[in-house]
Amino acid sequence: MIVPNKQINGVIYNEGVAVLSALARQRGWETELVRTDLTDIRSGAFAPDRDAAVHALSYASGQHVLAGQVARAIRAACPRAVIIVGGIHATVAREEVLALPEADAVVSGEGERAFCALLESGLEGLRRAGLPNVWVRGDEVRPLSRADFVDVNALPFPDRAIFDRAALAKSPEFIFSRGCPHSCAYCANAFLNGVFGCKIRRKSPQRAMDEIADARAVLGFGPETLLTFHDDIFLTDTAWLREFAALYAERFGNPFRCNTTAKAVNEENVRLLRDMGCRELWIGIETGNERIRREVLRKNVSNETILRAFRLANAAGLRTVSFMMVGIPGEDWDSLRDSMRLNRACGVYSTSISRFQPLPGTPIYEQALRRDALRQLSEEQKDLGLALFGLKEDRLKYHELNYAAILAYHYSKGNAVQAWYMRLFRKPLNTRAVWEPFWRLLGVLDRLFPERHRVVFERRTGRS
Ligand code: B12
Ligand code: SF4
Repeated sequence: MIVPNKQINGVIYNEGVAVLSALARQRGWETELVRTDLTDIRSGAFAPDRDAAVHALSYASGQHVLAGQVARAIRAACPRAVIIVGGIHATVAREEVLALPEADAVVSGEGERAFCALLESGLEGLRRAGLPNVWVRGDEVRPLSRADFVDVNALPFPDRAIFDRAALAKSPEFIFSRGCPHSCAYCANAFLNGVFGCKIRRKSPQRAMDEIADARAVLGFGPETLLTFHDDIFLTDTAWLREFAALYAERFGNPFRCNTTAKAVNEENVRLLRDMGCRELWIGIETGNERIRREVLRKNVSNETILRAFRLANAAGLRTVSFMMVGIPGEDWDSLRDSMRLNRACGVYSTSISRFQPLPGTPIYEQALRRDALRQLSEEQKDLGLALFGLKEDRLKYHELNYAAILAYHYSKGNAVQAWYMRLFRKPLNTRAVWEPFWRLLGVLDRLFPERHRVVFERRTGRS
C-alpha cells in the first residue's frame, strides 16, 4: 500500500488504507505501508518491493503529480506487478488517474469490494466481476454511477499496525461514520453525494467501542491519551450519540475531539459530549460573512446559528475550535473583518485557518474551471505533492490574507499571549496595534519579493 507524500504534518492514520489492509490480511495476504516523496524518488531511496504482487496507491488531489512519479518508479522496478489506484483523487478527478499509463486498475469511491476481488481472483477476476465505478486496463470507461455502499459494521477492524505505531499511539484517530447530509460547494461531499448518492453509514456504538478496544490493544495507549474522531459530522444523530456516550464513559472515558457543523449542535448533545470527556469541539465557521457563506460556499448556516452553537458548547465547558478559510472567492477586507468579528464573538478557544483552495470535483472548482480562473501551479509545487490549486482572481494579496489569519488566531482564547492579557486586563488584546507594523513590513516585502516571504500558518481546508 503506497501513500505518496510523507511531508504533510499530521497525516499519520488513513482509515481507507487501514481498512483495505485489514481485508487483505483477512484473506491471507501480507501488507506493508510505504510513504514516499520526491526526495526519496530522486535519491533512489524509494525502492519498490519487487516481490509484491500488488502495489496499491492511495492519495489526495495535491499528490497526483507525485503519484505519477511513484507509479513510474514501481513499473520500472516491477514490470509484472499489478498497480491499482484508488482514493479521493481517483474519485473526484478520475480522468486524470485513468490517464496514468502505469495504472492497471482505477477504483472510484469505496474500494473494499474491488480490492477484495483483485486479491481473491487477480486482475482478470476483477474485470469479470464488472463492479460499478471500477476500471480495468483494456476495458471501456463506463460513467460513474450510484454506489451500493458497503456495510461498515461488517468490515474488519482497520489495520492500525501498519502505521507509525509510536506516533499513532500518541494521537489515535478514528472514523465511526461515512458520509455527510450536506453538499457545501467547496467540499468533496458535494461530488460524492451528487454522483454516488447520500447515505450516512454509521458503525454501531457497540462496534465503535470494540474498535477502540482493538486500537488500544494494538497501539497501547493509556486512559489519558487524547483521541480524535474524524467523522465529517460527529453530531448528526443524537440517539446514536446517547448510546455511544453511555458505553464510552463506562469503557474508556479518554479525552477526545471531534467535528461538527453548527446546525447539529444542541443542548443535549453538548451535554453528552461534556459528560463523556470531550475536550475540543471543532466547528466550521469558514467565513463571518453570511452572504458569502450561503451564496458562494453554499453552506446554509446563519451567523445566529453559529453563535448559538458556540454559546452552548462554551457554556458546557468544551474548548471550541473554529475552522476558518481566508481567500474565498469574493473575499475582500470587509468580509475578512466580518470573519474576525464573528470568530471573536464566538469566544473560540482556538482557530484553524486555511487558505481557500478550490478542490477538484467541487462546484466552486468546476465554476472556476469554466471561467478559466484556476491558477496553475509551478512544476516544483506539483512535484512536492503538497500543493493544491489557487484562483487567479484573488482580490487580496497573500500577505493580507496571512495578516487576517494571524489576527483571527490572536483573537482566540487558547493563544497564550491573549490568555495572559485577558487575565491581567480583563479585555482582549487589541492585536491590530501589535501586528500593524509587521503587516506593513509584509506589504513592502510583498511588493519587493512577491514569491519569497510567505508566512506559514496552519493549512487545512475547512470542514463541517
Ligand atoms: C480524516 C481526514 C483527514 C485527516 C487524515 C488524512 C487521511 N489521509 O486519512 C487529516 C486531518 C490529517 C487530513 C488532512 C488533509 N486533508 Co483531509 N479529510 C479527512 C476526511 C474527513 C476523512 C477521510 C477518511 O478517512 N474517510 C473514510 C475512508 C474510509 O474513506 P477514504 O479515505 O476515501 O477511502 C476509501 C476510498 O477512497 C477507497 N480507497 C482509498 N484508497 C484506496 C486505494 C486503493 C488501491 C483502492 C482500490 C481504493 C482506495 O477505498 C476506501 C475505503 O472505502 C476527508 C473527508 C471525507 N469524508 O472523506 C477529508 C479529505 C480527504 N481531506 C481533504 C484535504 C484537502 C486534506 C488536506 C490536503 C488538507 C490540507 N490542506 O492540508 C490534508 C492532506 C491529506 C492527505 N495527504 O491525505 C479533502 C481532499 C480533497 C481532495 N480532492 O484531495 C477531503 C475530501 C475533505 C474535503 N475538504 O473535501 N484529512
Ligand atoms: S463542509 Fe462539512 S458540512 Fe459541508 S459537506 Fe463538507 S463535511 Fe459536510
